[in-house]
Amino acid sequence: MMFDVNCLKVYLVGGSQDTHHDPVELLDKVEQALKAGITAFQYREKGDSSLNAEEKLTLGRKLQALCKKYQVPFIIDDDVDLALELQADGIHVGQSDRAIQKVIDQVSGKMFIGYSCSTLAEVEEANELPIDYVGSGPIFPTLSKLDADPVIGTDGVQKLVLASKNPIVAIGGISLENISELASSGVKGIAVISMILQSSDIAHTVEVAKAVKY
Ligand code: TZP
Ligand code: MG
Repeated sequence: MMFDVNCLKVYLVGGSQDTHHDPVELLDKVEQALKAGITAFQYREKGDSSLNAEEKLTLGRKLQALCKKYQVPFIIDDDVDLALELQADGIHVGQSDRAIQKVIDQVSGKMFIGYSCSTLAEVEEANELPIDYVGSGPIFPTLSKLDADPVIGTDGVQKLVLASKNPIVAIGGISLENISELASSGVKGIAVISMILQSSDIAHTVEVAKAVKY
């Protein structure tokens, strides 16, 4: 699937660590979110008790099949080998994951590339790279990423938008309470873990997120 900027609108990120280490719960919630109209899904398996390579491959295949069913891009966080093996639609790379240039060399022409940037210098570096979108944040404090960069706020992300040649998706601590603060910020959408995976009404949550005008 080619990169389409509209896929950044309501972008769900998650792994088994976000659903009590229960892959079945993750699959169920991702399908609810797909049914409700999320525009992209990133499989991000992280942390001490995350799955091993074989388990990731098995769960990755199932998540990818769901994304195919709903024709939504399936993106892998960080793990280039897994992304290549699954022939994912995209790969997302953080500043500290591995050298971005190496990832570009490995996946070039095979899938689209997202890159995390939280400072002006990082956005300017990204401007010179053949990547497809930038993930910027954390916008608000988050409990979902222990090693998250300092919070940049909505003003911070607006500054990054002005400096970026690439479309930006906002991430970090976004909830139904604060999502409207990102309207008119220039971002192309929001990427979330807990807003959707901890929602008691995923269909409603996705509907509200989809109604925000950026
Ligand atoms: N990268 C920056 S913040 C974050 C990631 C993966 C976590 C986002 O999770 P939540 O629950 O939407 O704050
Ligand atoms: Mg990462």
